[in-house]
Amino acid sequence: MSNSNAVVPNDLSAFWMPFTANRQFKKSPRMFVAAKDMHYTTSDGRQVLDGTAGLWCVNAGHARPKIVEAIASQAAELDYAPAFQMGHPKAFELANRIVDIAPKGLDHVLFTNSGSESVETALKVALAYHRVKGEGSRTRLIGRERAYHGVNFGGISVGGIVTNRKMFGTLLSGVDHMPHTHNLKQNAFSKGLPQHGVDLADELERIVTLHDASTIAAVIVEPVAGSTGVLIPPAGYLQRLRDITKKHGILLIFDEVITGFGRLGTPFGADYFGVTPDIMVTAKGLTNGVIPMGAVLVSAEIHDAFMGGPEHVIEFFHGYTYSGNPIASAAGLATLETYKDEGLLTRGAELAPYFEEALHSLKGLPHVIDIRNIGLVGAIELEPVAGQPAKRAFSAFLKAFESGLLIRTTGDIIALSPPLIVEKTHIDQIVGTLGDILKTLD
Ligand code: PXG
Ligand code: PLP
Repeated sequence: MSNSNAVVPNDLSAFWMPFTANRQFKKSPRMFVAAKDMHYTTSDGRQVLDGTAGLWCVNAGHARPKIVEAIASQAAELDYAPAFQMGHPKAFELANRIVDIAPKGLDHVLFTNSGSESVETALKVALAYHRVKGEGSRTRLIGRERAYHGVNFGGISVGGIVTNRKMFGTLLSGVDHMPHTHNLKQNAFSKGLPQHGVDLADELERIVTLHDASTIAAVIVEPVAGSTGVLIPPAGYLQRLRDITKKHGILLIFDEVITGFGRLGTPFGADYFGVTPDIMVTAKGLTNGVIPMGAVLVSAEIHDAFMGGPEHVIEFFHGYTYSGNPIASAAGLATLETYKDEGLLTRGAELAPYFEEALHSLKGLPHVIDIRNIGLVGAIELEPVAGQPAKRAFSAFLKAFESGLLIRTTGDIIALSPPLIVEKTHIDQIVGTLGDILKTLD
């Protein structure tokens, strides 16, 4: 019998959950039924402090009034408009508001419905750009080990996570990878940017020498790799990638799905590092995680290169049924207003020193082999249980949930990325709870 109003669903079997240990979950489900500001409510009525902004997306906190209202009234006013060959005002308005806050030089926006789609869109723009410029031999894409660029074929091809790649055949051809920058030996317990490893950017020169620049379309990196455990770039590294790509006519793509919209204490990671890419990939925080939407920003040079040819002909054969969807656009506009009203795109910078000190106070607790932080992102890396990788951190995740705190774990790394409305008392609670848990882990 269907029972759609039940707090707990009557049957968990039909939904094959994403990136979840399904059998473990369904034996002992963890359900959220409501959320407000910094807290979730569980199906058994407990409050859980959101230490992760959902999945790194609820940057303004939950159920924010402007966003709720915008979605409701947009649904009543104009629910859907065809995305191809038709328009509606809010998509244009949102594109303008995004360009207003974006790093200078990124002037045009393509809309998508997720980070994964934004990545595919960016890679396709890069390939097509070289082709319309008469450099069609530039077809290679360069990613990085331990990169996460979503789950679609382009993204897993340039991505660097073996479990996300190995089951899925040969992926895209013509892809190469730079090494990741994580180096516990030299950089453990760094506060902010690690000091060692800028030279790893020179691996790009080696790859260019191997393939020749005339075959390479683009390099894609996360300014800070989020998903694989908060891997913070060594000081100077991203600038060096920028210099090398520029020198060789290779496009630089920043995947800012996590670092975008205030996470590092600046509007975008590009602002934090003072490095502007040619293409910027965003999603998540664009709509505060409330409605699926992503945006890909490109330079005028890239956009304008497509604008030759007869005017009645489609310039770029790409797009989604829901590109710039009215309700998502309304949610995006209300989200950007909320960020502006409350100064959230830079609030992380004020809180980062407190967050840093609090996190690093956990140094010395059992199993802790690294603590790292940047803006309002932090990670605690644990020594794995011998022969059972990820077990120790997952057990910390379960204990934290029981203790009223949502954290995120990847491998044996605990990642923290609270909503940007977080207060010092919440940071104290996060670190206090984690400290208690770390003392009790096997
Ligand atoms: N690029 C980056 C850098 C991401 O972090 C994506 C692309 C894909 O976005 P979508 O919207 O298609 O999921 C992401 C997403 C985690 C975690 O906790 C990270 C992501 C998603 C879910 C969980 O590590 N990143
Ligand atoms: N598959 C089929 C059969 C379709 O008709 C479409 C879109 O029209 C798609 C996939 C792509 O869907 P979307 O535009 O939502 O990405």
